Amino acid sequence: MALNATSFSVNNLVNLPPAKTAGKDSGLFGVSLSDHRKVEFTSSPSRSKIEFTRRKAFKTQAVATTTPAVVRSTPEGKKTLRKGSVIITGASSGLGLATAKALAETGKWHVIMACRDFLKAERAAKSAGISKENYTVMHLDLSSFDSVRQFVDNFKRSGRPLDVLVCNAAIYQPTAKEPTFTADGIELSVGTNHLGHFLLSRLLLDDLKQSDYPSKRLIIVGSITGNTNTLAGNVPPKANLGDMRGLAGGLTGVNGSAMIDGGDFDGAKAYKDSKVCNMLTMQEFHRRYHEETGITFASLYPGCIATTGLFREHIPLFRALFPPFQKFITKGYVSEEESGKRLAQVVSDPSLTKSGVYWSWNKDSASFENQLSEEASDVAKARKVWEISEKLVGLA
Ligand code: NDP
Ligand code: PMR
Repeated sequence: MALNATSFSVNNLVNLPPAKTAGKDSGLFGVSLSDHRKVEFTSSPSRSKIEFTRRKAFKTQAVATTTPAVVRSTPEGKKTLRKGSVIITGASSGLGLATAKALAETGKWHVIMACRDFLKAERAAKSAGISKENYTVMHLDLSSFDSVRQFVDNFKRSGRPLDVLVCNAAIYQPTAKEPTFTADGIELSVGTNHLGHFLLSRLLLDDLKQSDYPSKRLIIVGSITGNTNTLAGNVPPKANLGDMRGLAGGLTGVNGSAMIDGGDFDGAKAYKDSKVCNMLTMQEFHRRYHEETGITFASLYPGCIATTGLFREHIPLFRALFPPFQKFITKGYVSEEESGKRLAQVVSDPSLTKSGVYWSWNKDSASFENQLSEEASDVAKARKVWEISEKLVGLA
């Protein structure tokens, strides 16, 4: 394996926390589901009925938005928090589902599971034992800007407050020989993992801003493999955005490259590049909006959750060997349940309010502020990713 000698330290090899913090590193609305369906599937015969249902939903909401975060609920006058409202993209499996479960179980959160496959998400929630009153499934396909805009529209109509947004969904295409494209003609990994989330976050920023919850947060899931200051980040193909000529060209793969750096298509690299964009975007949000809005912007590496659907397109041999390799050799393995608790912590732990942080966990599952690679913390690159992305999603 080619290891880059630059910007390397022994700690970085295993993504260790700085010495003083160190441990050992291891590596929806007030309407029912059926009402919601009526809102979503506008292709059904009775459109006027749907519009009526929408108006009904609007009314329900107006009440919800004015609910104060702190309400007097007990006869003794004890103040209790209302339920937090969190959107988690890609909550139909893996980390997203485990996080939804962890948060719902506390009884303190209502989870909006923003998923592309409505039925799969509904089944996943049921089999994870998440009770009905604690979640709502809403349709979101991040590989279509129209779908992202429709989701945002539906969410706003729901009248729910937005306290935390978790950009979690992702696809990984390590064996793809040729690029595939989003509905808007953009390479699928970056189009979905980064640009879909970029548009979603930008469109929902005002809702987060208006939240009266004690701590409002925007979390974008990152990864160790996008960080070249780690051993994992040095497994080829390495993330590298280059001068972003491909991104500036729209990742069309037709007259320009499908890769951010303008190079030949490589599915694994496209995923890692998308994660770099995720981590840069979180920091750019922090620089532009933290002070003005009080929103906490954060990213994280939840550990190596080697059993998730992320590896569905990998060869069978990889899928068989990857979990034991991570468990016994790199010791970077983390169960889906544990990873869900970690992300749930970033959503709800009152001590994790610092903004602009990339969280990781040590072996004892204690969180620490980790260091991003040089590229994943490059201020100029973050601004450039932001500016090009704004154009690509139609916001500039
Ligand atoms: P999974 O494949 O289990 O979950 C990914 C989720 O994203 C699924 O719910 C999937 O939906 C959803 N999704 C994919 N494409 C779209 C789309 N176009 N629109 C809406 N949703 C979509 O993988 P993980 O749980 O492992 O991944 C979750 C996050 O964790 C990702 O951001 C990943 O980069 C990150 N991560 C994962 C690590 C790991 O080791 N597994 C390590 C570090 C970070 P569907 O169920 O319909 O396929
Ligand atoms: Mg990697 C400390 C060592 C470590 C850790 C924490 C990971 C995490 N990996 C490590 C080391 C290695 N990996 C080494 C030494 C090798 C070469 C044998 C190796 C290989 C490897 C492959 C082929 N690892 C992989 C792949 C993938 O296809 C995964 C990937 O890159 O997905 C983008 C992957 C991962 N290793 C990880 C993690 C967390 C992943 C996947 C998840 C991700 O970034 O989302």
